[in-house]
Amino acid sequence: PAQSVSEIVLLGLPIQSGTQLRGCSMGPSALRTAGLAEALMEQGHTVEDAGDVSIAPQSDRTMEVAAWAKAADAKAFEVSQGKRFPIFMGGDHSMALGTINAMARRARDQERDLIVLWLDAHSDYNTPETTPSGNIHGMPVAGLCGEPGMDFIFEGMDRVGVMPADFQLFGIRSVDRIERQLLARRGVSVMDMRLIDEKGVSHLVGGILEDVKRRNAMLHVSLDVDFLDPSIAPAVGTTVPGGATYREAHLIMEMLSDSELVTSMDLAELNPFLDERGKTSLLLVDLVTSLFGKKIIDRAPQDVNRMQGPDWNSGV
Ligand code: Z70
Ligand code: MN
Ligand code: MN
Ligand code: MN
Repeated sequence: PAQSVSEIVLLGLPIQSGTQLRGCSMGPSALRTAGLAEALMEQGHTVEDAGDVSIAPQSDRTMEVAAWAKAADAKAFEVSQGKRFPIFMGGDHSMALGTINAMARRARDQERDLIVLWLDAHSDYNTPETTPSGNIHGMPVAGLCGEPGMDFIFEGMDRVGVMPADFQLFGIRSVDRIERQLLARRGVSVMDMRLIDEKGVSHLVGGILEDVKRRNAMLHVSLDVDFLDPSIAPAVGTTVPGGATYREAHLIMEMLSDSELVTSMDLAELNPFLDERGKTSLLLVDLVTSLFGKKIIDRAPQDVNRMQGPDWNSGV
């Protein structure tokens, strides 16, 4: 994150209307229980917990998603003023319809672009026309890019929209048939697991960060828990094998931290009802502390050759 971050603000978005499975509404509570704020304060950051957003009861799940998008957008915009770094604690991934619109508004106000690093097993580019499940958590990228059938979600909002080319989908290993055609037609960058295996996390993330820097863009990181391998992060409704390892995930956070380019983050799809003794929530806290500067040792890799050994002759 930027060195100029003055304060981290946590915002709870207990959204679960984007899925059929219940439990994501407990996400913010589990992250608080796992000590997210305390871990960041221990690192010397100033942290404010802005509490949870809530919505009025709606007649059906689709209306709930639309109401959540509006509420999330409004509050996310409010808490992200100045140099504050918001961490949005979801909530299923439909939360991003609100949080990313809000951050795109922040970027527009600064005459900058918003680039989104979407860490996920899924590409979340279905539309109401193409969805095999009907679940809106499989559609937020499409909605933000202005695909048809989702305008009702943004009604009454100051909608900004994101270019498909400004999404970097990363960690992808589950794409539906029509969704795949749509991604290709729109030219969305899909860094799937094959590409990651061939090129490596470091090369690919390095390229994305160079692009963000060159364009002086804001960078939003949207982390779906199912990006991670289910063996290390079991608390998700839709586990997909072959996910990011513990080390790959930490490396990404460390590179993002060193870059000082990240300006906001979603923690999405945590379903504490499915966790094993808090394991997934604790891992998320650990990853966030890496994003905010936790290092194994205090040395930049390029300094290795300049390090001096002890002077054996002087006996020290
Ligand atoms: C599938 C669909 C999805 C998350 C599942 C799955 C989408 N492509 N997204 N879990 N986070 O139903 O659209
Ligand atoms: Mn997702
Ligand atoms: Mn642009
Ligand atoms: Mn997913």
